Parts: sequence; structure tokens; C-alpha cells
Amino acid sequence: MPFPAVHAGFSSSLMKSKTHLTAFCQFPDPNVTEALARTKLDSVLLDMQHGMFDEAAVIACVAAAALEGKPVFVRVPVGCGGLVSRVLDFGAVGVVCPMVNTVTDAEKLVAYTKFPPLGARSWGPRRAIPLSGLSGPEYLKQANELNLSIAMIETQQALDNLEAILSVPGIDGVFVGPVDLSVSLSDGSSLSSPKVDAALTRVAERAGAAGKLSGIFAASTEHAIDYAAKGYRFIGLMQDAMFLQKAADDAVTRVRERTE
Ligand code: 3PY
Ligand code: MG
Repeated sequence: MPFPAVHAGFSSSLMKSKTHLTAFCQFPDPNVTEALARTKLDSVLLDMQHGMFDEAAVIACVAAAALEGKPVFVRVPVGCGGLVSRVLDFGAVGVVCPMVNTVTDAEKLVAYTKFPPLGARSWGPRRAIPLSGLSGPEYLKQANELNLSIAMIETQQALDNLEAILSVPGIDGVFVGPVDLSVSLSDGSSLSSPKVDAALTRVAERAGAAGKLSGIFAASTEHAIDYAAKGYRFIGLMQDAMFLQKAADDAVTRVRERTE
């Protein structure tokens, strides 16, 4: 049976969609990815920066999500060059790259996510071709649109360079890491500094004005609703561990309320 062509038309519909909800996966198990991909989430995001994913787990989990018809994003570790192209070869529809602080960082990301003339990605899309449903030559023609490069904005320096980062050709969007942004804006003293709020509104506005995707990690449904109201369209709604813990706590609380 051929793979479902989960990439076909995905990036253009994401760029136009009102709110795209993905979730961060940190447990590197295809059963967890499959369970999340089987929900109403629009995609899943495998976290190689802070999650336990290695390359083998990414390959297995991309396939698990594809069987549920869902595309996968991968967050790579900071400054990890060649791995960016590798996860696209493995079938990730897009890469979310942490700590993109300068135009040079953004240009490096583009070099690894896009084929010439935009970038310098090397050819070898082993799993990406079946997931795109395209022939090799067609994939080469369309890959720069199919595969998204998303730069994380999570420092004061990135905020200072926001417009310049957004204007780098081949950067499809930005994605705020609110916790690291708070650590940066508070000089290392807070995980949730009030200074983050004003910055959040500006990032969503600037991304919208540049015609690029605005993304952010939301640690709760309330945060996600607030971020959507601020104009964010690509929301990382919680993490696999958070969903498990919250569902277990809610269930135990409900039963205890009626039995004690
Ligand atoms: C942050 O909040 O810094 C993140 O990277 C979210 O995943
Ligand atoms: Mg971060």
C-alpha cells in the first residue's frame, strides 16, 4: 500500500489556515505519535531539541503519523545544520529551528531547508518523495514550497532582528518560544516575565505584515486561545506528557469529587 501523500497541498493550506494546532511530542515512541495523530490535532511536532527523539525515532514517528494522514514537523537542536536536511529527507513537512537570533542564523536555516536557488539543500529525499506523492523531478520543483522553514524567536537579540529575519527569502514563518524569551528578557530571572506579553503582539503583527506564518508554543488551552486572539496561526498546543498528566489528573479529580 502506498504512503498517504500527506504533504500534498499541506504547506499552502497551512499558510492560508486560520489556526493550525500541532502538539509537541517528546516521547520518542511511534505509539505515542500515532495516538496523538489520531486526534483532532492538525499535525504533530517531534522535539529533537528538548525531547528524547533521535534520528531513528523521527523516522519511525513520521511513518506512524503518516498512517493517520497527519504531517510532522521536527524541532531540531540549536545550530544543527545537516540534521535539518536529514529530517526533511525522512519526511518531515517542516523544520522548526530554535534560537534563530540573526539574519545569518536565518540564512543558514534556509540553506539547509531549501534547494537552489533559495538554499543549498543536498538531494536525497528518501521518505519525503512517497509522502509528497510526487516523482523525483516534480518534488525538486515543488520542495521549496512543500517544506517549511520556521525560525524560533526566543531572545532579545531575535526580537531586535525580527523584521530582518522575517525578510530572509526562504524563511516561511517564525515561532515564539515564550519560556526562553522570558528567560532572555528577564536576564535569566524568570520563566514567565510580564515583558513577554508586549513582544508577543509585535511578533504576530510583524509576521502577518510580512505575509509569513506566526507560530508559538502554548502551555495550556487558555494560552492557546490568548495567542490566537493576538493573531498567532500556528500553535504548538501543549506536549504529550502534559496531555497525559492533565487527563489523568482531571479523571482522578472527577472520580474523587464523587466518591469521597
Ligand atoms: C520555549 O518556550 O522556549 C520553547 O522553546 C517552547 O517549546
Ligand atoms: Mg525554547
